[in-house]
Amino acid sequence: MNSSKFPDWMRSVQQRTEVALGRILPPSAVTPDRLHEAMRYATLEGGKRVRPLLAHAAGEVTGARPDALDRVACAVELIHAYSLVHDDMPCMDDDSLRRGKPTVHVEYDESTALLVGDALQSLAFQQLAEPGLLTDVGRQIEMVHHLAIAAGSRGMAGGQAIDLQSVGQSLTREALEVMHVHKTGALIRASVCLGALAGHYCSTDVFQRLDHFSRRIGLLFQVVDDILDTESDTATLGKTAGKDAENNKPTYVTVLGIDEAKRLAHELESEALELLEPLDDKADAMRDLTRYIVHRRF
Ligand code: GRG
Repeated sequence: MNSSKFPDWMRSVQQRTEVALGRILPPSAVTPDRLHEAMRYATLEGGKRVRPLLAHAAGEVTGARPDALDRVACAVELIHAYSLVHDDMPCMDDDSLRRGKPTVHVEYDESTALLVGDALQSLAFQQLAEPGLLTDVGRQIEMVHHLAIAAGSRGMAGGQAIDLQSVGQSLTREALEVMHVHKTGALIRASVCLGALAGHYCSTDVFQRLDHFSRRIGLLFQVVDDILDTESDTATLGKTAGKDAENNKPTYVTVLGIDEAKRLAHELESEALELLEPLDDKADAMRDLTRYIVHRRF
């Protein structure tokens, strides 16, 4: 892909993801209407859709059908939306702003927020279990297996547990990496791997290369997130800036300092792009997406 086409590609994936999510989420008018309305509030019209973008970019490398990628994109975005709703609750980060609007427990109430997260997670797995998603049913089960591990105690939920235990502690760089590999990295990794697995041309070599790439990009995403949290403001981010520092949580900026965090981001970007080098122009969207993840402003 010519780099000048990337903004159009990105907008098109974001738009088709929004349409697919709108179709998949139960209508607000259907009972239990308040829960369904809150699920839609938590998921629609917000966010950069980085995980759907990664799934589509990986699927382009392996020749996946766009409609299959829409399901995969919805599955990873629904897990992400659930994690944000629960993360914002008073028993976790206790935040009142997300994606530029009041968090779900503020707009609705705590029990609704808890149920929204639960229901979004189920809906995510329902997408991957959809009959006919792939002709290769074994491959489809493999995708469910990947997402289950990424979302569970050995992945995102486990990372969140480590995060909660780390409040007020001074972590080493290695310990910080372990936390983020689980908390943020596991779902980003799954987004790439699931997108890749959806395609016919997913050889072991290509899969391993994309998997390796996804681990670099997961860390990169987090390092950039920590830099933005320090250098940007609440209005631009659409979430409370400086929240981690306020909560006395270790970040790449507090552990390494801002200059070293930026150097690390640059190094991870180069490593990620290097891993894509042997792939042909079908990986151009992934290359541009990598650059977008580093240079984004929110
Ligand atoms: C509650 C089980 C459970 C897990 C929560 C991912 C997570 C674990 C919490 C999110 C907290 C957080 C701010 C993490 C930093 C990185 C991150 C995931 C940022 C939010 O993701 P973006 O920037 O958000 O992709 P948008 O809104 O663009 O989708």
